Amino acid sequence: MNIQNYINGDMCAAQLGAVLDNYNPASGKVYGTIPNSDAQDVSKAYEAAAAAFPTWSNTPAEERFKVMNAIAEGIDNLRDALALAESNDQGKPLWLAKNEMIRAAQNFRFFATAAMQFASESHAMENRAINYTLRTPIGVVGCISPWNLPLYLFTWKIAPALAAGNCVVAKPSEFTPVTAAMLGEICTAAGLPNGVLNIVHGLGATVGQAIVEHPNIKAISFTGGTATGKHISSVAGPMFKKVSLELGGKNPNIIFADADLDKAIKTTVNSSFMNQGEICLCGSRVFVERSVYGQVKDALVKAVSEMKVGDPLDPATRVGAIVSKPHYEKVLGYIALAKEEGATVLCGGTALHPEGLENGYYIAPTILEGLSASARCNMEEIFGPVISIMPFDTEEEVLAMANATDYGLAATVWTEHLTRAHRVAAQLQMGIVWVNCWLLRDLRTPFGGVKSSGVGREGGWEAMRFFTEPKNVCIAL
Ligand code: TXE
Repeated sequence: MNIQNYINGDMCAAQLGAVLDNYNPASGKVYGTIPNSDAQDVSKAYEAAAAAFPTWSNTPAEERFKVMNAIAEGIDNLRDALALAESNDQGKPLWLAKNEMIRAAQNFRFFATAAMQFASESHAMENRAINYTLRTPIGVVGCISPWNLPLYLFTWKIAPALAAGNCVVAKPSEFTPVTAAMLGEICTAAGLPNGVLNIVHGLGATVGQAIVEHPNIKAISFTGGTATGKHISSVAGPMFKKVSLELGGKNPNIIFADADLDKAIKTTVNSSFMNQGEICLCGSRVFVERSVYGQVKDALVKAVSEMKVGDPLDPATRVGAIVSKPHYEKVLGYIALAKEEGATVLCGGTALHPEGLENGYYIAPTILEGLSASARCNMEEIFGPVISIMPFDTEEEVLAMANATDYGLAATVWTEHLTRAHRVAAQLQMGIVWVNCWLLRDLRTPFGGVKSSGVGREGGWEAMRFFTEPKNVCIAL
């Protein structure tokens, strides 16, 4: 499939005509091309967005609501085709891609209703004055998304930006651009006016960089690696842009002896290996209270060894292909490093070459034991099907280990002890804490991390506030 940019409602090639190969990670083969766009294409997209802004920002919320709902319906109607495209592009199991397409549609539906509900605040000063705070759209904003949950994260940014009345220049990851291109067609069919959403494909260092550097793109919403986020901050900061960064994680999953262990083990298998471990919220450090350590370890090793790895299109597959060759090599490099750091591989630990897909990028789900809490493999984000399991004796000890990395995105806590659940949740230095569950998402809640996991929050009113500028008007009485 050869995809194109979506600018001013048109599908078009990069102005210089260059293309990049697009790989299917399940087979390791090139199966299409994407435009290798540059700053000229970003500039064209910006012009289209700026021209569309006066009308879109003055379109009644009810109209925006209708168009966004029609986009959601368009995603629903194409769910199977989108899921297949996402699976081919990313390597995730097809069944998982189907679930993510439901969520992509939901993002549009959810923020369509937010457009209708968003309101100004008012602060009365006794009988001296009344303040009202108007929240106006920013103008043209940039949305840059990663390759792990391609359409789900792309829509998570674009939907609130549009709901708040902005026009958008967006860039999906060059590794997984196909469903974003399909979204362009869906938007046109749903009646989104030309130029309101523009999608430019290409490399981060050219297209992404041009979006971040553009003097008139006033806000950047980014999800991706911490190093890229740091670079984006360094460019956008001196330009006084609004920036929202959702970056990596090294999430602790803490299992106390009083937990419902069956549930904890079952969920841990998912929270460790869903989407090949390529979800920023996956738990990668599993801490288990010593009295149940052996029992939990044995059950995890058994369940994980039985996970079917291979063809993403096979309904029985639990773990598909790693997104790209460089990422596959990075994950294998961490497994080699873990061994040097003294880890014992309890299961997995190797690349796999399923029959017929020998050149695809497969890694057996891997459980490591025996790493010190401060080992690099316990500190750095691996972002693949690799977890490290460690025993602990006390709450204080596990909290210290859980908080010891530079990251602070999400934690999972398993305990039936009510006061412990509250006490531990309060002390975890994370943006998100799940107790006795994982990835249970209410789209109204603030989403994001602390420390090197990012700046700002997405979701609900947080996203609507990010994509608007408040202006306070004070009227003396
Ligand atoms: O992501 P990049 P990479 C983590 C994970 C992974 C690491 C690196 O640990 O191994 O990040 O992944 C665009 N200006 N996560 O390097 O490059 C890029 O084109 C503007 C966690 O593949 O950060 C893509 O669209 N944009 C994460 C997007 O940034 C630039 C999900 C993200 O890719 C740019 C993915 C630049 N200079 C990886 N350079 C999560 N938080 O969920 C690149 N990009």
